Amino acid sequence: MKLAEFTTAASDYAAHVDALFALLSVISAVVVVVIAGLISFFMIRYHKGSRAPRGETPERSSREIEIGWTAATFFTFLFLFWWAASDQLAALATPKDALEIHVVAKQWMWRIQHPSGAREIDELHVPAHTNVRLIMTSQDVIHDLYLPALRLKQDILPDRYTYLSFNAIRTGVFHLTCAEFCGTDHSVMAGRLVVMTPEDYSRWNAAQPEGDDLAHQGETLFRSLGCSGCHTPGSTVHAPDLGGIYGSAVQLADGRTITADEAYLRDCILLPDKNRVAGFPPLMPNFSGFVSPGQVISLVAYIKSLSRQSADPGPGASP
Ligand code: HEC
Ligand SMILES: [Cu+2]
Repeated sequence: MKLAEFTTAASDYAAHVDALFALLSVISAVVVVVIAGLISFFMIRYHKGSRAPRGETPERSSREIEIGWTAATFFTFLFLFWWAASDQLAALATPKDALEIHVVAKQWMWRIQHPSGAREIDELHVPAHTNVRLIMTSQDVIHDLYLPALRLKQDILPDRYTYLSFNAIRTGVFHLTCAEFCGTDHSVMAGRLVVMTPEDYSRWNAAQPEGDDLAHQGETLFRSLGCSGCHTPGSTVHAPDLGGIYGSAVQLADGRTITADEAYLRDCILLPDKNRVAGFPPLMPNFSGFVSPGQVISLVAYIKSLSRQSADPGPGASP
């Protein structure tokens, strides 16, 4: 990895991390200089044979100094904690209107799916000056996506979604790598982060055939896997209507109420026993082992698109 990766700050967040790092370096340098200076001073002053006074140590103590220096270090560390924590929390917040890109990690590659349906392997194309949200999962073991130029790192776990949000401000090609030892070829589980101008990004996406976006792929699967057989008004099975479900509050059979986010929808497909919906027979089949992580992503994208249509019924809204 070239050193440039660590000196280029490709996002505002990266600049914040660098500022914190610089402050920590300065504090460490001051501590090193003071301690090394005192050690040298005492070594020279009290070396064997020196004439420095070595009598009884005088009874001397100062409450002010004692309290002062304890308070100073305490507040310095409190301030550092506050600074680091507020940066971190800001990075964890879910940005509004983010471009959602799916990442599936597996031994030993990165599979990326864009909302347009465009797919890529070991390359992540993103537009600059745009809120991007990565929705990530693993197909096997724990991986970790590391984007040094953005100062971001996030574990990726099987059977669970983790997220990374960023807004890149610098176009260019940067490193993307796995930061969790994940087996023999871990060291080559690397790729490129390509930050393009928003115009270039839409042009890059336009190469994708029309109607092949994630939601449409999900719709096709929804029919071929038989989901539509139950989840259609008028079916013989009493199953919930999925239109408008994304983002809504769902009442569960065990009394809990849960917000239907991506993780909930994924769990409905792969772990239906976890969240049975109140008022329906527990007939939702378990699809784990029958659908790949990529297919789950498409299905969830399709269910999400149903909500967008019902919130904003326009021409072409589904019945
Ligand atoms: C055999 C009929 C049947 C099939 C096939 C089926 N489901 Fe379901 N599904 C249900 C029933 C019944 C429920 C509600 C009770 C429960 O949770 O088990 C449900 C619940 C759900 C929920 C939660 C809905 C809510 O209101 O919170 C989602 C999401 C879902 N199914 C998606 C799917 C997807 C995607 C497929 C296809 C991969 C699918 N279902 C296939 C019967 C079915
Ligand atoms: Cu890995």
